[in-house]
Amino acid sequence: MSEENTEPEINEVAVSGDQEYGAEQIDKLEGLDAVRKRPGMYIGDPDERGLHHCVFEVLDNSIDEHLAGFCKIIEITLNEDGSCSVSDDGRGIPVDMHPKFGIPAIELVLTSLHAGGKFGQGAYKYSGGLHGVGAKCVNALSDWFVAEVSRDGKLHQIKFERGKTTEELKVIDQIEQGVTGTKVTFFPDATIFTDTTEFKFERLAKRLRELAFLNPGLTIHLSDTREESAESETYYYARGIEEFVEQLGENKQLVHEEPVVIKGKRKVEIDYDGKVMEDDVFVDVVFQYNDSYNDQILCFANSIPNADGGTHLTGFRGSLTRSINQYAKANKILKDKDPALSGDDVREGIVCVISVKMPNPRFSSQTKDKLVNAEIEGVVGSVVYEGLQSYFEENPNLAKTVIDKAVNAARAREAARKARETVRKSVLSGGGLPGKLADCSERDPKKSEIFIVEGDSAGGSAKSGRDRTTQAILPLRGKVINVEKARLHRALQNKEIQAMITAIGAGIGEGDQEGAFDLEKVRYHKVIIMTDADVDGAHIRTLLLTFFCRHMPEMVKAGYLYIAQPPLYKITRKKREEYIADDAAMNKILIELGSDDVVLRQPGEKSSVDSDLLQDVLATLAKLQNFVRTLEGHGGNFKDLLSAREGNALPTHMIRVRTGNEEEVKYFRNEKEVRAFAEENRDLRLFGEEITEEEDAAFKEKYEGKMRRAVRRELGEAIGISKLLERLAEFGVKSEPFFSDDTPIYELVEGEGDQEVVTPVFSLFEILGRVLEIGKKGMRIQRFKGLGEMNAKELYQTTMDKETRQLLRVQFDDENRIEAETMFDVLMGDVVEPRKRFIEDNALNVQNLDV
Ligand code: 0RA
Repeated sequence: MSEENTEPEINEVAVSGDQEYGAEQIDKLEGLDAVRKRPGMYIGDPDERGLHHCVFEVLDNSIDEHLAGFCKIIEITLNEDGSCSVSDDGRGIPVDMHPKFGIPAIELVLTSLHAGGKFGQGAYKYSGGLHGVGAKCVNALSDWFVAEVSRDGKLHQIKFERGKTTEELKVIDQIEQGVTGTKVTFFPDATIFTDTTEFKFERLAKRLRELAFLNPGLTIHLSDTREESAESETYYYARGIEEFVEQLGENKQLVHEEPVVIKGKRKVEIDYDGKVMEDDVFVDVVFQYNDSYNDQILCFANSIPNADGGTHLTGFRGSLTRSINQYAKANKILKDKDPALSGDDVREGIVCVISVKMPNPRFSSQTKDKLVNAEIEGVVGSVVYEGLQSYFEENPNLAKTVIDKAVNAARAREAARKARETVRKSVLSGGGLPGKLADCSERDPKKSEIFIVEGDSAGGSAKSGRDRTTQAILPLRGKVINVEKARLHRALQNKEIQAMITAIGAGIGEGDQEGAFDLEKVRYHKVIIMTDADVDGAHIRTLLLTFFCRHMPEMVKAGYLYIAQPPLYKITRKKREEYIADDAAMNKILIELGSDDVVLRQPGEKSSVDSDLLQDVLATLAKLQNFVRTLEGHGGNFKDLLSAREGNALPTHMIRVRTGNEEEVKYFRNEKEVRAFAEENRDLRLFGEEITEEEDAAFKEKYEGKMRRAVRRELGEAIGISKLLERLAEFGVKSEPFFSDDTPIYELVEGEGDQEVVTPVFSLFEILGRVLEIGKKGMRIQRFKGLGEMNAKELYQTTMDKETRQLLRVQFDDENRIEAETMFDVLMGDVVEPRKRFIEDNALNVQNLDV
């Protein structure tokens, strides 16, 4: 980590309590050229992250306006022309003339680096941004930038290009008195953001949702109006981080129902560059325990995530341990002679969000990963200690549950320590390398790689095909233990895990005791997981990913972990061999080949569909077919789904109701409709409804005692289907001719003249199927069920050869931390239903972790 507070010199001198906007606060002016010269100083690297950071900088001003109590709704729009708008219903940036500089306040505020007065102080001291320089920087880094302010019954507008005013402030419309707000629209400068200027919905959505959790009562609306991707989301959380914790725990087995909520504030003395002032610090902490063995604690200071924690985290941890020990001793749950519970013990299975709002936060680096204000440790510590003591007094059952859990954790930890001793003695230090390992001769870790291969036969092929100097092979024989459901000491007894730890050679476990994991000692800088392309292979891969992410996170973060990508097919055509990665690639080839040999036309017509268009349509249909298969795997029916749609919107929810032997499927357009249906059919207990005996009797009578059961499901695939239908419509293919029961919708023509064969088709998918068949003519297709089916040479050429292979690097960093956690929960946890859905929906791919 870098040294303390290396923030660029942009912290303005803040004058607490003063909410007036005055000349005295603007002492020097500086243009925005500095920002264009060194954008990195202000927004970090001008890559995709930096691009999105611009949106957040502009947004911060609106959030400040919310924190000041004047703004309830913020809208972020990705516009069709590629620009982004952020609008709020706050007071509007002041538009009056600045007395000293003779230009409108808004222009000053958006163009001169050190002007700003208002931002970063007064009501704004709890903001997370660059103290108001954010919007100016974005202005400087934008091809164009427009600010519109609604105030005093008028709509004002001012325009800039690359930070320079191009159209002075003017009134462009009269509006209703009392309507106020600010709207900023900007188009990022492609000469600065050379990687990309395309905003990603998901990237924004993730942070906006987080901001909505951290700012309860604020509505954040995100909409994407760009052609390919129209979608929108609204975030609003009345209970703030309490709902955040509930969502984080959604796929876990909870050990108590209600999250523990602790709030408080303390006065502290804040040093504003020599001027000491008393100010409030607000502390919000919510936590809830689940039955897993990991902890997940997310920390925020002024809504900024601090991945490496800092003084707020230290304060919380200390107090949690102290309060639990204190309560346990005082209530004789722990005897005096018992050893105290450790921090690790009391944190086992906790999900927690800590949010502090404070003036003048300081961070250890520009990425703000760690909060360093020393006074915060005591503040959080005291709020949490006090809050917890009274919470425990009022909820003795909860206290007992939490303490029993920690006592169990302490026992297991002691067992793990002993197990580690023995394991370390036998395998980790003395035993040398595992017998199954075929090591490489290279000793430089940077040049060495290890393939962790599922199964002996594949291991055999890999061993004989490999490049012995740089490629080591470790075949795994037995099942890898699921570390998500076992504590470390159990995992360490697993032979396969022992073999991996030994081969990698860098130890295991946290801390600095002997044998703990040490990144420096890793023997290969590429650790490559190579498993079969089937569901079992995917399962083993997930188990391995889980193990590495949980127990060697440093190695994963260092970027050493990879996934090999063996091909799924081999095709042979006229002596030419080709390996095909997956079904999508296979379809692409078959469509290309097949559509060359056919002509599609409307029945009875001469003119045919253009062959390029046909290819596009078929490629879209192939994607659509995947969604339809998922849908039908869930018991849905594409035809019914289509007929239940309104306009272009497909139903997004489905309920299958079984009454006796009969099944009925119902479709709904939103959650509200589902709830209404659930209310009318309370006997189905769709939301766990409690029903009275009379109700039960009434239902029994109505359905003649037949068993009634129902499953409800959210149709994620409906969104994909809608989009693809839209694309088909652009190609001129309406969804009406998808199916026809009696008259053919198209004709497929193969061959010419006398040889012509005309086949009538009744559904679009039939065309796809037919073309795929034609594409396969004269081709031999071999589908590899496992790595073992490839011979050594094939395996090497397709999957291991450094020149031609394609590896996926596993990314496990702070940006995708929450998703990765959720994926572990879903795939490896105990809650069955979400796992089934996840596996079905994703066919077990590792999208969330891949690059
Ligand atoms: C300074 C003073 C006032 C409002 C704002 C700035 C303000 C800035 C932004 C930026 C985005 N949205 C914003 N909303 C408000 C208050 C002026 C007054 O007293 O009315």
